This record gives sequence, structure tokens and C-alpha cells, in this order.
Amino acid sequence: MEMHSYPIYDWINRTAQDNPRRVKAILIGSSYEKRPLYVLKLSFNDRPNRKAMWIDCGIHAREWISPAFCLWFVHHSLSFYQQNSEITRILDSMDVYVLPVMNPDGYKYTWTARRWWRKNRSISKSGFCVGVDLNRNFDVDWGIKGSSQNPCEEINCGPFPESEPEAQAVANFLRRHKDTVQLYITIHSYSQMFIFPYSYTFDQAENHNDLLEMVQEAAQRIKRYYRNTYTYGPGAATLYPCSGGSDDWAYKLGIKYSFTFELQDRGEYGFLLPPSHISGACNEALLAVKTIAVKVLEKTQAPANHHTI
Ligand code: 0X9
Ligand code: ZN
Repeated sequence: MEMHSYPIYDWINRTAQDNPRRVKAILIGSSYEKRPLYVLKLSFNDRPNRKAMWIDCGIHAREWISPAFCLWFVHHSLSFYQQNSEITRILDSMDVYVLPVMNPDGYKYTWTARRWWRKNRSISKSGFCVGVDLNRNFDVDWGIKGSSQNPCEEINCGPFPESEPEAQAVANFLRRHKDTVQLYITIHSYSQMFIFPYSYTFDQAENHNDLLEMVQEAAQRIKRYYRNTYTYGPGAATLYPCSGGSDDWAYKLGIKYSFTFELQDRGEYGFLLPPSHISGACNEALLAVKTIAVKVLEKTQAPANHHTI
């Protein structure tokens, strides 16, 4: 692996090296083409019983604003801890796991060969077609709705659940950390939407009202601060019914606050969002992450302990 030829790997290593007390790079697996999958663990204090949140980016190769957001988030955390009250509160109470690129093979391929590639780069058994949609490969109602068993299609779910090393690495990590991770966020583009479970069924999630309240607040604040519109709701009803997604899977694992963000824009540039729009798109998503994380803290943390001496 020639690390030097990959700017994001350089950035990950440098960020961990420059902030040894606060950032650790954890290797959680490797891709089909053997690129390492690094998670950055942000841990700003060592209170016991710390909870955690997870953010992953770059499941879909062509959604370039997504990896940019993960880097933006880490940079914001390192720069504005103890400057910005919300990020301070979040980092004081939880660790944050950030996976900047879940699908590095596909991402690389969009830079070098086909800008519109979506899937990973695994070669199907027949050898005829390439790529599994990692967001159809998770073990929740696998292969039923909004997905295809045909390896030549964009929404190919793969030969079996977690067949892909990228999905398996994420699933294994979250299974190991399910007792601490309270909030799961996966970053996509585009269409400006905040989606929550379920997508695989029209049934309502048990905490539907909490989830709805969180994304509603996020959308309202974005409207107020940035004058931009985000729609929101449960996946099946708001976007389309769809099996095998990471958000539903994480939810069913027990991570009760689980979201898919679709960042800018609403189709004008689509996946080709120009560089001048990166800061706006990322700041909006950042505001949404912070809004939701603070609400999760409010719902899950015992109120200030008046009872202890
Ligand atoms: O279809 C997807 O995987 C996501 N949309 S995208 O245009 N970025 O491909 C939406 C995922 C919503 N959640 C689930 N389908 N579980
Ligand atoms: Zn996507």
C-alpha cells in the first residue's frame, strides 16, 4: 500500500500523529482490493462509562461530498473544542468514531476511471460484472426490496449478507461496540434529506417520535442559519423501501438513534458538487450532527445529579 499516493490516508495519519492524546487511528479491516479501513477515534477526556457515536462516510463511491464531511467533522472537533459550546458538550460526553471512507476501492475508481461509479470493486463469481452496493449488503431483510441479486446492477446486494469485506468490517466493529455506541450516522449525497428507520419496512420504529423530533429540529436550524431546505422522515415512506441498509441494520443491532444524511444539493450539480459548495454543504451537515448528538445526550444521560453529594 503506497500510502503517500493517497491524500486521505496521509490526512488520517497526520491527524492521528499530530493529536496523539485525542485521536487514534484504528484499523478495522481492509477493502476487497486490500486498502486499509481506518476509523479515527476522537476521545477528548477519560471519564468512565463514556458513550460513543459513529459517523461513516463514502459508502457510495461517487458521493464525494461525503468523505469531505468526515474530514470536516474531525477538523471542526479538533479546532473548536472549548470554543464552540455544542461540540464541546458532545466531546466531553462521548467518544466519536469516524470512518472517512468505507468504500476506498470505489472512491479511488471514481477519481481514476469512472466518476459515476457507486459500488465497491469486488468481482462477482461469474467474473462478468464488478461491484456490490455496500448499502444493500447489511444483514437486514437482505436482498428483498430495492436491491438486486444481479452483479451487473447498481443496487446489487452481493451473494449473501456481509459478503463484502467493507460491510463486514463495519458490522464487526459495531457489534463489538454496541454497548457504548448510542448514535449511528451515515453520510450520503445528494437530495438534502435526513432519513431514519425503517427503510426495509413501512412499520414505524419504536422511538419514531424521538427520531422525527431530532431531524425536524436539525432541518429547522439549517433553515434558520443557512436558509436551506432539508426534508426528513422514515426511509421507506420518505425515500423508497429498501433492504440491507446500514442504518436499519445498526438500529436493529440496538443503536436506537440511527440516521442516513443525504447532503447537498437537490440535483443542480448532483454528485458533481463544485468545490465552492463544500463548506456550505459540510456546515449544514455539521449543524445537523451537533443538533442530533446533543438531543441524544439529553435523552440518554441522567439529568444533572442533584442526588450525589
Ligand atoms: O439508496 C441508498 O442507499 C441511499 N440513497 S443514495 O442516493 N445515497 O444511494 C439511501 C439509504 C437510506 N437507507 C436505507 N435504504 N436503508
Ligand atoms: Zn449514497
